[in-house]
Amino acid sequence: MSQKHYRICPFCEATCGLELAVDGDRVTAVRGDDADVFSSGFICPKGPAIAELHADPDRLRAPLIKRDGTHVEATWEEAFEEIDRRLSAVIAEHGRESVGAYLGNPSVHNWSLALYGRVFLRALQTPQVFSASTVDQIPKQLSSGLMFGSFLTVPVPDIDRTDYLLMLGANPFESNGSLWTVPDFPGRLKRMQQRGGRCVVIDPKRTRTAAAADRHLPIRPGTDAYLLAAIAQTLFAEDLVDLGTLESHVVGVDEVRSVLEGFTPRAVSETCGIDADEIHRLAHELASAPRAAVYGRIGTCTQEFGTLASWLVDVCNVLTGNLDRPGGALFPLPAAFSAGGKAGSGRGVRTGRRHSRVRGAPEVMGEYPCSCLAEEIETPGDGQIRALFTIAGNPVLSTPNGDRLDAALRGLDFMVSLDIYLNETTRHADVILPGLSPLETSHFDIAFPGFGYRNAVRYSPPVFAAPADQPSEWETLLRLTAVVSPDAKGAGTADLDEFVFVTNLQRALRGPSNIEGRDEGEIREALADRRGPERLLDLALRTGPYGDGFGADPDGVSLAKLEAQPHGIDLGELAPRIPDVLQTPSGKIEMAPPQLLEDVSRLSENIGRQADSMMLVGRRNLRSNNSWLHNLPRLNRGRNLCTLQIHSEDAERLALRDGGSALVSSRVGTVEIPVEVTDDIMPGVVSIPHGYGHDREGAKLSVARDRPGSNTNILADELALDPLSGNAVLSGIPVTVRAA
Ligand SMILES: Nc1nc2c(c(=O)[nH]1)N[C@H]1C(S)=C(S)[C@@H](COP(=O)(O)OP(=O)(O)OC[C@H]3O[C@@H](n4cnc5c(=O)[nH]c(N)nc54)[C@H](O)[C@@H]3O)O[C@H]1N2
Ligand SMILES: Nc1nc2c(c(=O)[nH]1)N[C@H]1C(S)=C(S)[C@@H](COP(=O)(O)OP(=O)(O)OC[C@H]3O[C@@H](n4cnc5c(=O)[nH]c(N)nc54)[C@H](O)[C@@H]3O)O[C@H]1N2
Ligand code: SF4
Ligand SMILES: [Mo]
Repeated sequence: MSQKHYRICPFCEATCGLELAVDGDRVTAVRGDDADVFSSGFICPKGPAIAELHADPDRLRAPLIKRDGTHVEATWEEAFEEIDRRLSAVIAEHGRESVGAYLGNPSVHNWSLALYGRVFLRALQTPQVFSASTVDQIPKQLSSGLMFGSFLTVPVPDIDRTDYLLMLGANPFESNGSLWTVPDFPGRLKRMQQRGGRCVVIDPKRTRTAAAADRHLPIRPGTDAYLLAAIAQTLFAEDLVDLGTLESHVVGVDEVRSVLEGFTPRAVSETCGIDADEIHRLAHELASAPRAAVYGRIGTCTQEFGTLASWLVDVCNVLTGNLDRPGGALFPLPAAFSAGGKAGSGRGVRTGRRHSRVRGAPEVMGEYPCSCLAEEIETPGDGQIRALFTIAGNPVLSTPNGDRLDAALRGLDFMVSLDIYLNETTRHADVILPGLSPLETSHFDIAFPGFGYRNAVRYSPPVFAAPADQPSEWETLLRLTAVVSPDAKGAGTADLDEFVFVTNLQRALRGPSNIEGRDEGEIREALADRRGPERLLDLALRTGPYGDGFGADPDGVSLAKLEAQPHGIDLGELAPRIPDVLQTPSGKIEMAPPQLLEDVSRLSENIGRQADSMMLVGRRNLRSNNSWLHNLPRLNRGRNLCTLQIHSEDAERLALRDGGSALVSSRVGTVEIPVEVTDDIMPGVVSIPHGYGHDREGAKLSVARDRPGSNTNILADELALDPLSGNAVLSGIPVTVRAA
C-alpha cells in the first residue's frame, strides 16, 4: 500500500513541493505537488532524484575516521572523542584563530545547518570564516546592505505583474532562479509574454532563457557595470528619471548623476560589445514600460565589478520608480526569521571590521573571501589555519585554484567535515560526520522566502524516521559546540538547545514584536512540546508578521497550523514595504554609498580596455547542481555536459573540432576538456560548467567517477577578486585555448 508524502525539494532555490509515493521504506514515485501553494506542481529533473539520493549506497551513514590514510567507519562516540582530543590540542597550542571554517551552499538549504551552524561558529570564536558566498552572491548582499540597510533585503522582480524584465547574467531555464525563488520561471515568462510583457536578456551566451526572451544582447564578460551605468546615465541625461512614490525615501540621487556623467552609451559601447543605440533603447524601454524590473544574477556578481553591477541594477530600478512598486522589484515579507523593523531604527551594515591575515582582504558579512583560504592554511605565523571544519561544502571543486587548495588541505593538522559524501574535499578530513538523508529530516526554508516571487509559508515533516543511532545535524552541531566552546565545554545537547531557544525567546519578549512584554513562562509553556529547529520555528512564526502572537491573533500562523497544511499556506502577492523594510541609519534608500562611489573610479580607469585573450565563463545545466548530484544515476546519463563551448569562428582559428579535445590554460592552471562547437556563445568567449573533476583518489563516488569531467576552478585565479565584496572573478577569466 503506497502512501503519499509531501516534501519541499532541498536542491535549489526554487523550493518546489514534491509529492512522494512511499511503500514501506521505499520511495516508489516522485512528482510535483500540484496542490503546493507556491510551486503548483512544477519540478525539474533533479526533484525526483531525491529518491536516488536517499538510496545512494555511497551516501555516508556512519562517521568516518581516517586511520593510516584510509577512512574507516567509527561510532559517533569515537568520532567526537577524536575531535575533542585533536582539536583541543590544536587550540591549546595555536589558539582559536588557528581553526578555520568553510560553509557550503547546502548549509543554506538545510535548516538544521542554517539555524545551528551560527551557534557553532559563535562558539568557535575564530575570525577565519569562509563560505561559498564569495564565489556567488555576496556582491548583491553588499550592495543591498549599503542601499537598504540589511544584507538580506534584496528586491525581486514581480514577474506575474510586470510589463518589462531586463535580466543580466542569469539563466533560470537551467538554474531555476537564484536570489529569486521562482519555480516555473519558463511558464511565468510565457504568461508574461502572453500578457504583452517583454523580456530582454544580457548574456555572452544565447542560453535557453535568452532564446525564449524577446531579445538577447550578447555582452563581453565582466562589463555589465558599464552597460548599467550607461543606462542610468541615459535616464539622467534624457530626463527619464521618475522616482514616483520613492521621492521622499531616497537620498544621494544627485551624487549618482554626477559620478556617472562620463558613462554615455557611446563611451561604454565598445567595452561591452553592445551598440550605443541598443543601450539607448534599453533605457527608454525601461523608463516607458508601465511596470518594469531589472534583475542581475551570478554572471553580474562573479566579476571584478560585481558590487558595482549589483548596485547599478537597483539604481536603475529606483530611477525608473520601479523599486517597491507592484509589477516592479519588490521586497518579499517572509513569515519567519526575516529582517525588518521600523524605518530609521536600523543600524545599516559595516564591512572591513577586520582584515585577512595574509592578503589583508576586508571582512564582509563576517567572512573572508574563500579565495584566501589556501594561503591562510599555507602561510606560517600567528593565526595560520591548522585545523578546518567544512560544513556542507566542496571547495576543492567550487572555489578558485582548486589544485592549490587541494594541496593546502593536505598540510592541515586536523580537519573535520560535516557532509553526506566522501568527496574531493572531505577525503582530506580526519573525521567526517554524516548528515541525514533529506527524507529523514524535516525541512523549512529559512532564507528563500525572503526572495520569493510571492509570499507563502511551507513546512515538511520527515518522510522516514532517522536510523536510531544517527543524530540530526543540529544535534551534531550542538555536540561540536560543546567541544569547542570555552564557556559551554561539555554541556549537554538539550541544555545547549534550551540556551539557544531562550536567547531567541528573550529577544522576542524585549521586542519590537507581538509578544513584547509578555510573561516568559507562558510562552515557554506553549512551546513545551517542541525542541530543536521546530521550537525555534514555532516561536519565529508566531512572533512573525503573520503570526498568532500566542493568542493575540487567533487567525495568525503557527507551526501547528502549518503542519495541518501539507501544501503550505499562501500569504499573497508581494506588496510595497518601504519605508519599514529600510534598515539604513537614515531610514532612506542610500543611492550613493561612499564605498561604491569611490569604486566607480576603478570603472572609469578601465573603460575601453579590451581583453587580448579569450574569456572563460561558467554555465549550469538542469540535470546538475554544483558538485554534488553527479553520483545519482538518473542525472548522470545522456550526453556529456562538461564540455568547453566555443564559437565556430574561434574553433576554426584554433583548429579545434567538435568532439575533439582542448587544453585550456589560465595564470594558475591547465585543464583538458572535450570541445563543443556552438554559435550560441559569442566569439572570444568560452564556457565550462563548474562542479566537475571527480577523478581524485580517495573519494567514494562510484557513479560520478565514471564520468569525472574537468574542474574549471583549476583555471579560476584566486588573486582575481571584486575588491569591495571579496567575490571571486569567475565570469571573464582570461584563458588561452589550444588543441590537445
Ligand atoms: N567556476 C565556478 N565556480 C563556482 C560557481 C560558478 O558559477 N563557476 N558557482 C559557485 C556557487 S554559486 C556556489 S553556491 C558554489 C557551491 O560551492 P560548495 O557549497 O562548496 O559546493 P557544493 O558542490 O554545493 O557542495 C555541497 C556539499 O555539501 C554536501 N551536502 C549536501 N547536502 C548536505 C546536507 O544536508 N548536509 C551536509 N552536511 N552536507 C550536505 C555535498 O555532499 C557537498 O559536499 O560553487 C561556486 N563555484
Ligand atoms: N541546474 C542547476 N541549477 C542550479 C545550480 C546548478 O549548479 N545547476 N546552482 C544553483 C546555485 S548555487 C546558484 S547560485 C544559481 C545561479 O543561477 P544563475 O545566476 O541563473 O546561474 P547560471 O545558470 O549559471 O547563469 C548565469 C549566466 O550568466 C552568464 N554570464 C557569464 N558571465 C557573464 C557576464 O559577465 N555578464 C553577463 N551579463 N552574463 C554572464 C552565463 O553565460 C550564464 O548564462 O543556480 C542554482 N541552480
Ligand atoms: S527546480 Fe528542481 S532542483 Fe530546484 S527545487 Fe524544483 S525540483 Fe528541486
Ligand atoms: Mo550558488
